[in-house]
Amino acid sequence: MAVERTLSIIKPDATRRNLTGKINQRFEDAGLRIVAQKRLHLTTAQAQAFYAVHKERPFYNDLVSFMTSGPVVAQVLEGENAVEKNREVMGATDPAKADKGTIRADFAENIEANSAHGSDSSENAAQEIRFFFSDIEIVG
Ligand code: IDP
Ligand code: MG
Repeated sequence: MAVERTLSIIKPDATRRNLTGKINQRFEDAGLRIVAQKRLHLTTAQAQAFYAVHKERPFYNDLVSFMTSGPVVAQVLEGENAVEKNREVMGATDPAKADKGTIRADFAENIEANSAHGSDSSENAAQEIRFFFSDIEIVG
């Protein structure tokens, strides 16, 4: 499996509880390298655009409100099989169903405020990385 990159977002519920360092430790312990990182407060338009794929889902408006409720930390993670590896480290969307020892099992507040976002395919990863970062900001 080749080295690849994925887009991660530490969500507002986690930044509010000062969990950025603890979550980053999980990535690094799993062999993922943080090759770009920035803290930002998304506008409504930005959150709507980022989650456009979910715009028909019943939770879309709530999700946009949540993602704009405080700062997030957007990051690019690099490593072997990074997309899948990051999904494993995060755990299932619903923390009640997430495996023990995953970020969401240990830190998420609920299915919406679930502490972390991770791209779900390498195609989406490339697009999501481009949404937040220019090439010059990614240092492998
Ligand atoms: P993922 O983040 O595990 O890839 P998605 O299905 O892509 O999960 O959903 C995107 C985000 O939307 C989730 O991380 C979560 O914050 C929110 N979400 C997903 N399903 C629900 C739900 O049933 N109720 C409320 N929020 C949800
Ligand atoms: Mg998803």
